[in-house]
Amino acid sequence: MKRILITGALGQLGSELALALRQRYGNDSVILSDIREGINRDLVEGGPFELIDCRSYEQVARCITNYRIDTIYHLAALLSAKAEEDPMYSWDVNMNGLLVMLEAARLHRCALFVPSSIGSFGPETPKQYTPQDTIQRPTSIYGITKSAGELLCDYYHHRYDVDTRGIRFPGIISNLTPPGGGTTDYAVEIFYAAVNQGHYVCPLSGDTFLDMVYMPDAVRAAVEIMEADPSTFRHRNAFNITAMSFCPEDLAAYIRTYIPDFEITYHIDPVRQRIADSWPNCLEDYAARVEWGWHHDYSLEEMTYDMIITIQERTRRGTL
Ligand code: AKB
Repeated sequence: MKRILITGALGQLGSELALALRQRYGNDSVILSDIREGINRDLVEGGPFELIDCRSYEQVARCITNYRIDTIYHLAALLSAKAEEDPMYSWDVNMNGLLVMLEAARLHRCALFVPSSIGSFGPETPKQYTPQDTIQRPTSIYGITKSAGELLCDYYHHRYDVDTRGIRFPGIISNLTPPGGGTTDYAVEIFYAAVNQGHYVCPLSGDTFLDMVYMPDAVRAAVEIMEADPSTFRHRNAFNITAMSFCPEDLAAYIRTYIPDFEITYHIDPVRQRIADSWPNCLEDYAARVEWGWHHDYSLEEMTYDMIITIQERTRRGTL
């Protein structure tokens, strides 16, 4: 029987991945953990939940032993804009947390999923159709932890045969748990603002292109890469994936198909803008498609429609 531990399980990706994994493997087989209990009682009470600081080897090892964990999704990390507020703390959480999980995976023979990001690239990276293997040299502290993390995960695989696997996620668009502190957060906030206020003040300039993926595709990717037969892998840490690339102006135009009076204005956040300008405009994700069958189901049109009707429906029901 599979036994899975998720760190950062109450975050944007964790909370939806947790639901998908519980549905697939059973509630008792998926152990959620986070540094605090948060507000989502359904998640915390729907199956095993542990308060864990991922930087504590003792806490992590105790949980792995108690629940006989064989697979870890290590999602606990600070996102790009938030990380700039306190680079040393961000390094501590993102790198020392990762090192603890790698050691725990090595000593307890667990498979380990670690998300990387388009943030692992930098201004010298080719911006259009960014290849899987290319120059990285990120300039944000988040990106530095992500590219160092990719190397460390590959190191543990080659040196100790730990089954590490990872994905370079673009911005993830979702409507269950809001993201916190990312550069791509605007692409989630804009939908809530469009439905509820008809107006959004965007922190990135209208022509800033970034890759994005809709949450159902992101969750499926995280499940499928861990279930894939690794004999077809040429890469491990981490695979480019993408589903769409757009700028705020494009997204606003798509939203206007459903909310014609929607208005977008701009108040640039220099921290987020600098980060976004250092990231690719659009990735090439051929390796993920060939090596483990990645594909996306949601295009920009389909995602926009689904976000708007879901948020409208939840606003009507008062469950937002
Ligand atoms: C962020 O904006 O920091 C994240 C990411 C792309 O890694 N959403």
